[in-house]
Amino acid sequence: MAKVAAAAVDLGSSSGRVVVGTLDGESLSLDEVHRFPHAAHTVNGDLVWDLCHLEEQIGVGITRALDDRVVAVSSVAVDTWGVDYVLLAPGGERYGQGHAYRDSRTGPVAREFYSRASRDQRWQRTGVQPDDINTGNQLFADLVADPHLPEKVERALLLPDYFAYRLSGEMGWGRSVCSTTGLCETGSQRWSSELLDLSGIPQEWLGPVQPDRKARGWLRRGRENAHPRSDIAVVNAAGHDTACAVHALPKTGDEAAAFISSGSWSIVGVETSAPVLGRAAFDAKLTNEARADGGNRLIANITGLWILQECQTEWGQYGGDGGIKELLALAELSDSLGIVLDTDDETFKLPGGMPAKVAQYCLDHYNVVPGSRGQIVRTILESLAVCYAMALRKIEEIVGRRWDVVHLVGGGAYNGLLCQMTASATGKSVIAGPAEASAVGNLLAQFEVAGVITSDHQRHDIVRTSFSPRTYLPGPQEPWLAMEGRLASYSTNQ
Ligand code: LFR
Repeated sequence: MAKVAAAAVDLGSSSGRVVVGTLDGESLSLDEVHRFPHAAHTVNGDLVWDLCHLEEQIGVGITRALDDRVVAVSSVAVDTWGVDYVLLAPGGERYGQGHAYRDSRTGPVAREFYSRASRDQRWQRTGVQPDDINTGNQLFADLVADPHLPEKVERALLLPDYFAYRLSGEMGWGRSVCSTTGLCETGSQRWSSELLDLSGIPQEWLGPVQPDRKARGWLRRGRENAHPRSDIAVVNAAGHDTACAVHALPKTGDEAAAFISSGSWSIVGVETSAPVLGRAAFDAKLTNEARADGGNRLIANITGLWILQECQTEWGQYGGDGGIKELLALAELSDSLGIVLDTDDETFKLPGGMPAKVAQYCLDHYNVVPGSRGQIVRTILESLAVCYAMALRKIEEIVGRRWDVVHLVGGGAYNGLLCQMTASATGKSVIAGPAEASAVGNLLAQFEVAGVITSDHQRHDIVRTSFSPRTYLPGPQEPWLAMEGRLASYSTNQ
């Protein structure tokens, strides 16, 4: 087969990358042509993304991706984190800033939001776990802050669709990212007009939900004709990074897989053919999101390596080494405190002062304080592994099936210590990798749109051949069950 190439723009909440993937039929090779840091920052009290910076960096990356390559890139697709969006004024220009989901404006209006339609009702209509960060909550807060917004805004585009629009001039609403909004009917084929009306969100802001893995338009050449070609497709691979990551599992068969997409967030879940609704899933704080291949993911959304990343930032700023390799080596040498942070505790959600927050949590809950950075890192990783195990067990109970193997993809796959801890805590073999799963899934979906990959098997084979995932076998589970017990007994005593 002739080689083909595509470019993935993959934006995470602390860094973005543009990766060219070249496929020779059996194997996919990656060339990261651009990587850049970015962060939400505060402007006039609002936590916002720097959309101009992001667009500029995407532009730099795409220009590099198109530069004189042996195999020319024939398409581009963007994936980002979920739930965030950009408002557009009539004429298609951006209106206002793009708020970041950790902005605190949704909390104070939550009571009113849920008085329009209760949490229960929203869950039943959408299959999405109600949460302050959801798009619905955010749009509602925008409308409370400015009731005249409908006169000034014509459209709302989810973030990946916004960037695709800026690249191609075509607006669209891709299914996987729409499924994170809390505003689609279960299965995310269409918006819930009932919930939009009840929440006072103008229906006209949102166009029809479109299936993923579809072409959107053509890459515009830019004002200064930044690149010479007019035949590069802009594709909606799957706009949501987690959908892309799960599209890149190195599966060995058709069986539904269990997975952990481990990055700033940890998304722990299983593939299901349809949304899993019902009280048990709601009470377990699970949610349903759309897969790139049209199926469903039943997941728990757990605060993930964000806690560690925040510690790294703090240590980097205040002298000392925030480097992950050194920290992991220190963690490995440290003794376990045998305690578990509830990584979903409110205290860990907002940025800043994370090492002190961890220490305070340990003191308040277990009357101990980690004695060193290594011990803080060890405690965070052990806590993540325990939270993964508990989430998976809950999900298994609800779907009535057990898995012996769990795939761990995303940045966490580089973290051997976390992978080994996860294997022991879950009692399952962990197949780790690919670490760049979102970019890989994005590229694979583009090759499916191009008709070069024609089956799920072929896709899975390509991932296995190209990234040689590593297997971690479980060690003794008892210490992990004891840690779980300690967390559970703390929670029930509250
Ligand atoms: C991961 C992710 C999660 C989503 C969170 C916030 O990057 O997309 O799936 O819940 O970010 O959008």
